[in-house]
Amino acid sequence: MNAAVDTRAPAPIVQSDPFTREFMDDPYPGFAAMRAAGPVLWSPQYGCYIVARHDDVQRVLSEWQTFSSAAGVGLANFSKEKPWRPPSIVLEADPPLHTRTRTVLARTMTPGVVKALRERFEREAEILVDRVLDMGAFDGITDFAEHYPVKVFPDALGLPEKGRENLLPYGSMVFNSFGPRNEFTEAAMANADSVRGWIMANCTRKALGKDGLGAMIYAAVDSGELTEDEAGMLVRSFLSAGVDTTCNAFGNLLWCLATHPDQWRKLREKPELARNAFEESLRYEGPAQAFFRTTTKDVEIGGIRIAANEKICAFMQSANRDPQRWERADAFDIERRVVGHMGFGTGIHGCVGQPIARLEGEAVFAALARKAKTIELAGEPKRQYNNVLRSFASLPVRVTRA
Ligand code: OVV
Repeated sequence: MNAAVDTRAPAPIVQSDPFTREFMDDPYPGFAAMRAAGPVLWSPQYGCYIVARHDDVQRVLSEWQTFSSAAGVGLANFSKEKPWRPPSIVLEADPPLHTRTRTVLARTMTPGVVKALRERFEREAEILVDRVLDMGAFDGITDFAEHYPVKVFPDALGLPEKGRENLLPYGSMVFNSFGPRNEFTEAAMANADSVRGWIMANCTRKALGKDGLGAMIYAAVDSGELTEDEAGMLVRSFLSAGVDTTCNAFGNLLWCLATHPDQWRKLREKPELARNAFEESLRYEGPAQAFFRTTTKDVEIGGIRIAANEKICAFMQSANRDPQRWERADAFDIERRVVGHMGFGTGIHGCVGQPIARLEGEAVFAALARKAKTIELAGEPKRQYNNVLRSFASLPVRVTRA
């Protein structure tokens, strides 16, 4: 596209391609350049707008009437392109549908439910931490980060053990699909049919245990709030959003601690900081980089006009490092007052599973803080490339017991 005749030219053109390995290896200079260039940028390459400043990201994610989710929250505009799977009835939906489905999901995440899960989650955290302490040297991703969320959350849902190896490949498909079609989506779609087949088969009432969170969703069918098919779709949302994200968050926090000895020392001295350390890692090195919205009408952001039915990418991880919002934005500080980070998103679509994510993070990293003395990198970390998730493929770590 020729920028000189582009009617959208008032928005500065984005100078980098955020969906490449080079960008993902160190996205922060790219995010800083986006924030400096203007409140809204235009990507001729992808045909979408981008917001990267904290206040604009917050606004786009909050004003759901103007910035709709119903045409998809990735780059693809469902009013022009057929989605790769039936759209999520909570993520890729606006009120009133979203209100009805979200209400049912939120009921499975109440303080009472979290309290009932805590003991089991803490027990599994001890097992995980003891195992890596016995190993001494281990891979922070395959031996640690990928173990726990794949165990405790599916257990809580009532999902059968067999076939859980499909969960992370499915997460990779879902999250890569929010970005453009590129080498990452291509790779993620290998085995798509068998992975998707297992997921759908295990979202049914009959696949799920009688007293888990899955059964709670099906109870909403019996009370007339959902159809049987809708309940299956909401279980699919749990399996889409609830596993890969937490695994990546664990890997990222482990990396933060291994590379910030002063913060590790603070956490060891006060294991009760684990909850805030997890929260700060979601700001400093959050797994979820971006979601898109679609404009429902002509709108202005920072004086720049955007027409209806345009895609806008809200870079949450850039908002999390915006120096206009955060003091020492690029410092990892586990005692920071971290409310307002965009790691869980915000607004009506803000992460519904955050109470359980926090329970997992607190349980594992408090156990690590109590039981480990030292933690350090034992080799070069390798990045996992995904269009919208930030994480490592491999993280060699060495630990000693306290
Ligand atoms: C937040 C999120 C991410 C991915 C998938 C879904 C939700 C879903 O509802 O399927």
